[in-house]
This record gives sequence, structure tokens and C-alpha cells, in this order.
Amino acid sequence: MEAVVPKLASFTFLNPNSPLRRFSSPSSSSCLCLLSSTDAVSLGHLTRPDFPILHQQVNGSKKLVYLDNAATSQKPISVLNALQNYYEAHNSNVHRGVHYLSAKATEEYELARKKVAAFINASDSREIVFTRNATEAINLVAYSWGLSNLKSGDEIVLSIAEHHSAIVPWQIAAQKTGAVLKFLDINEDEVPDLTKLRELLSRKTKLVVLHHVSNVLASVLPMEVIVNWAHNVGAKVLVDACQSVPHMVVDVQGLDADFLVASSHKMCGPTGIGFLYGKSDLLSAMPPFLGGGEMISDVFLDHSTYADPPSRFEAGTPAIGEAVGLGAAIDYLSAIGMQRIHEYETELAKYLYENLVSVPNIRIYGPKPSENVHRGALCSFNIEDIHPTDLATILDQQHGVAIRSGHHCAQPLHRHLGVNASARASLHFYNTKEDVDDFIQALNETVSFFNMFK
Ligand code: 7TS
Repeated sequence: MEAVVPKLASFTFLNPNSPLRRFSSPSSSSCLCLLSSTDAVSLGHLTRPDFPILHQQVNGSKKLVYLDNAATSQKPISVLNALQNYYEAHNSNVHRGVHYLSAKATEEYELARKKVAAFINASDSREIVFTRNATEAINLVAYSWGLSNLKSGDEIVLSIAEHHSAIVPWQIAAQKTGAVLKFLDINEDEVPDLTKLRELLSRKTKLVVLHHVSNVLASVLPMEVIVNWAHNVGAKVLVDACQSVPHMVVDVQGLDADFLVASSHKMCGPTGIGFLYGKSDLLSAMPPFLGGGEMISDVFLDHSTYADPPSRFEAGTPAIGEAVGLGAAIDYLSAIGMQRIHEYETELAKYLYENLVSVPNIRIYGPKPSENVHRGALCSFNIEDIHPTDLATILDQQHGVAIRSGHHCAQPLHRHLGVNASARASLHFYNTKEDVDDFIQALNETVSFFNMFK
């Protein structure tokens, strides 16, 4: 069992019934047994009271079952509270004023950076650059590192299962530099083919861009091994950790990742902020991405000199309140413990898969779970002769179940799978087996409804 020791004592839960209120004192030993894996009460039931949005009826009087967490996660009261508190007590611009509020806002903004660094085990908080989201973080690397390091004939290795935000910026960088994109296929188990990856890697490879956990296939890549292979040919690695950082322990030093990106809104934090982790020697050698205030050292009429990272990459007024909210989300996740979240979600994902597989005429994408194959906490699927958007619409309107349908910003992957869209149910730690049961029952009823018209 993991020792769950809250890192910070300061966060608060407005919900008086929240079991996690017990975490508000770091000296409280009761939390260790309350959240042990032998608890009769699941992590989902324990944490649900902290998410006000989950306790509502939608589309008339249907209980909301929220299973669209891969698109965005819900926010606990402590995060909502941190945002409100920031705007009520400390709102000001950062890094510029000498007055009290500006100093407070700067302190909170920089504390959030430290929390992100600690959360992913970066060796220095200056290795964390705040961006609008993961997409902007990838673009930052593509425009700054890519345009200054890639030349004609260099190769960038990606997989066909990447999110568009990990493909399109590299298409642009390749068009501008003459670099070539090499795509890794998925194998018959529907995971990126790692045997082929070894064949694709060569001295020409300058960068490998891969997801840690796929937002469609739910496959989990052995990133530590991949980074090692890439480094052996002298390539850098950018890890798209959008679907891993919110759900498991991610250790950038353990992975030896060169760059890693994630979005706050998928990790119970606010929208409008994400981050780039970059090794300090790489960030220090990179030119600015955007020009403006706060990213400079000196400005003359004909040229400027630039600040050190991370300021060099944070032009203009940043998302200060959002950073504070992200810090609160990290406190919340850390108080539960990422290993515990991962274990709970792995069980729940298994339960989802096992129940989903018995739905008539279903095709679930991605690897089959087994003792050696663990899937992320989501299932993308199609049911014969039913369009996934029709399915998602009926599930929402008739049953209050929120899932996503579409290509999930992974068109090349869907094309490879022979479809142009899929339905996707995705979990987070505040979901319960009852949510899965409600979803499966609603899905079976919806399938029967559509079958009446066959
Ligand atoms: N990479 C992966 C693996 C993702 O799942 C997403 C978002 C992104 C990058 C981009 O994140 P953003 O915050 O910059 O937009 N994925 C999804 C999804 O699967 N459904 O909606 C957003």
C-alpha cells in the first residue's frame, strides 16, 4: 500500500461531507487507513462529494453520469475555492509590481510552478514553462526547438495514433525545414508497433514524438524504454503526457524525457493553462517562441536580448489565476496519491472493458487487457450499424450519460481503423462502478432502441 502523505496542509474543502477533509491536517494519521486499498468505500465514492458538478440532473430529470474525462476532467471544490480566493484576495499582475498584491500574485504563480515541478519530479521549477494548454506547449517546441534544430533530411518519428496537436505542429515544422515525418503504424494488437519503432530509429532521427497513453486506444507505451532507444541514436523525445499525468505517477527524470507536455484541465485544474517540461540545457539553448513583455532582458529599438527560461517563453501576462487553480488541483491529486488513483482507475477500467465487451455487436479499439497488458481508463468503440454520434446523443438525452463521439482529434488513427468516428467512455477517479453499470444499462437500452428500426 502506498503511504499517502499530504504534501500541503493549506487546501480546504467547502463540502462539509468530503471525506478528504481529513487530509487538511498533515499530522492526521487517519487518512492512511481511510484511503487504504482494502477500504469497502471506493475512491470514487470517497471523492465524489468534492465535485459539485457531478451532483445534478441533466436533460430533465436524468442523473448525470459523466464519462468524458479524456476530453476534460471536473474540478473539486478546493480548486474552485482557490480560484475564488485568488481573485478575492490576491489578484494582480505578476513579476512587475512592487506592491503587496503584485508580490502575493507572483508568489502564488511561482508556487504553482514549483508544485508542477514536484508533481512530475522535475529537478528544477525553471524547467516548467506555463502555456495555454498542451497544444501550445507542443507548438512552442516545434517553433522554437524545431525551427532552430531541424534541417533538410532530418527525421521526426511519430505514431499514426497521435493526437492532431502532436502531428500538425510537426507537419508545419517539417514544411519549413525540409525535415521528414516518419510514422509508426499500430500492430495487430492495436498498439503502436514498437518492433517497427526500432527499425525506424536511425542517426537521421532528431526527435521522437509519442503519447504516453493513447486518448483512443487506451494503450500505455513503455516510455522509459523508448526514450532509451531514442537517446541511443542521438534523438530527443517529446512525451505527450496529456492522458497519463492526470492518471498515474509520471516522473520526468525517471523517464529521462527531454520534453513533456500536459494540460491542467484534464488533471482537475482550470482550462487555459498547460505546461511544457524541458530539460534546462535544452530550454536555455532555445530561441523565444513569442515576443513581448516579460520575456526580455533588454529592449533596444533595433534588437532585444531575452530573459532566461522559463520567462523567455512566457510573453505577456500569463494565466495567473489558472496557475493558482492548477496548483490547487495538484495539491488535491497529491493528497489522494497518484499511485492510488492509478490502481483504482485500472480496476475500474477493467470493469468497464469487461462489461462493454458483452454488448452485442460491439468493437472495442485498442489492446485486449490481460495480466501483462494494462489499458488506460477509457474505451473507444463502435456498435455495428449505429453511428457513434447517434449513440452519444441518445445516451445523453434519454439517460444523462455523457460520452464523446467523433474522431477525438485522431483522424489518421480512425482512418487506419477503417472508420471515421468512434464513441468513447473515459473515466476518472471520481467515477464509480455504479457509473459504469448505469452506462452499460443505458447503452444496452439504446442499442435495443436502434435495433427496432432495423
Ligand atoms: N494529446 C493528447 C493525447 C490528448 O488527449 C489531447 C486532448 C491533447 C494532446 C491536446 O490537449 P489540449 O488540452 O491542448 O487540447 N484530447 C482530447 C480528447 O481526447 N478529447 O478532447 C480533447
